[in-house]
Amino acid sequence: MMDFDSTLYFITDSSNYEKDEFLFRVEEALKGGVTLMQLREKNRTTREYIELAQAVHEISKKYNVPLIIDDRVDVMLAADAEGVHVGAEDMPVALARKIIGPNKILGATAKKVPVAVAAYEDGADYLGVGAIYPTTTKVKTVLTSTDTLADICKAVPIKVNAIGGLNPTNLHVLKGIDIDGVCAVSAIMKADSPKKAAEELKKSFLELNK
Ligand code: TZP
Ligand code: MG
Repeated sequence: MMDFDSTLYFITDSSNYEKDEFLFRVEEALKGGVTLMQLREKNRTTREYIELAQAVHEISKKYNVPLIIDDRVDVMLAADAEGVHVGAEDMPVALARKIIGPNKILGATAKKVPVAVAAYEDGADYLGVGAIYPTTTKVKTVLTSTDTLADICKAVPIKVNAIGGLNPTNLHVLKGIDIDGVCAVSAIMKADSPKKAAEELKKSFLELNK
């Protein structure tokens, strides 16, 4: 797997934006210091998902930020993105690893310690753990306690990122927990300035660990 930095993991959501506005916001976020990015599309045809992935990949490459594709191994391969993220209803982690090979980044969702350990054993490179706070971005999301987040960090040697409702003002609950980074959709995507929002979120996270 290529080396990657999950400090500020920006997950996109193109709904509610024209394509040009969406791509502009993505690039602004990258200028603000995003270190890892995910294209997350739930209501696209395969053709649309691939085309958007190719467009976003052209931008992310300029900033040397790896692009992860949510849910879809085929879209990741088609766009030659750097990785894929799978959850409980997606392709199983072991199968995804088998198909994508050793050199792509494989992420998995984990809300419980046993799921986290299994994902690690099956070949995941990082875990997204949450939702820490309630979120309107993902439907029917169960919350994960910060205790469980801490337990997961202790249980696996791979990178762990917290996700769900996170913004610069509420990261303090993560203090002292050995996470590698934070994931955010709304805090960056919907901000007046995605660049400033990314800068602020990264600063808040880095200050936690001082
Ligand atoms: N998985 C758990 S919460 C979540 C996902 C994809 C959505 C996070 O979005 P936001 O807007 O940062 O709360
Ligand atoms: Mg999924």
